[in-house]
Amino acid sequence: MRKFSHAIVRRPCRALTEGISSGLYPGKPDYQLALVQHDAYIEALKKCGVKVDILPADEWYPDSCFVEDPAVLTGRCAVITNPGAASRNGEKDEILAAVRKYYPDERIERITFPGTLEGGDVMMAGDTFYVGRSARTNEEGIRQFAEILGRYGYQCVEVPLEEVLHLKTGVNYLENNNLLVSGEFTDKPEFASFRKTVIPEEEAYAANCIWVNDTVIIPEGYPEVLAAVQALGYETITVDTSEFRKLDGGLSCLSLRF
Ligand code: CIR
Repeated sequence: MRKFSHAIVRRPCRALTEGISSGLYPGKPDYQLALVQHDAYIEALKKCGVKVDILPADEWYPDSCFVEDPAVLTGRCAVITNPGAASRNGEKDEILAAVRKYYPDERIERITFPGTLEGGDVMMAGDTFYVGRSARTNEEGIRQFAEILGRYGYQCVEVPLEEVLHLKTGVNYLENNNLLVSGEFTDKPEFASFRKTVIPEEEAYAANCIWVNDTVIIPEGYPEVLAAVQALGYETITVDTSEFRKLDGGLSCLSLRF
């Protein structure tokens, strides 16, 4: 199934080394290696049949290559978010021009203060959007988001998070009712109706895979997840994300797919 025709990415900036990190994966990113890995990521997206818009590096915002967070792009509207991380909030203004290329102004919505929301907390499954209530996405942000989605005929389901940064840090939808789940998401009632593949704790980072037109892109170095996704019948591509992982960034964070 070809669901996505486009993707937007932003090149990592030199200030990437100053990006936000929980310290879960120690070390500072190597900028040159991050560029090489980003090139491979773009190639993987292209292999999945999407046209990739590559935005230039933005040195004002160390985490700006994680373009998933300042916008949510759907089949019916775009939502410019209001990132809860102070050092990232201005990224919402930087992504707007790229979104305007594909969505008319009347279909570009906004999350506004005191609401905050980051795209990493939003997981789309058909016409239902699961939204993590996290340190970055608050109750008011979810209320605004649900109201916007309702106007476009979508549903919104809130999922409280306790342990991870973003919802999609720990749970990702691979279409066909298949869900990758790890840690705190394994038994959440909100996901009871999915066919779940439980990710072992030592490979938890690889819960963040992305489905792109029937191929699943998987971070390199996670053999159990790779085997499990292949056993589900998907084509797979692996991409090394070691430098982004040091900033808690995964495959989904690095693009907007629509
Ligand atoms: C941050 O803490 O905001 C970045 N260092 C990582 C963002 C990862 N984005 C995502 O999960 N969608």
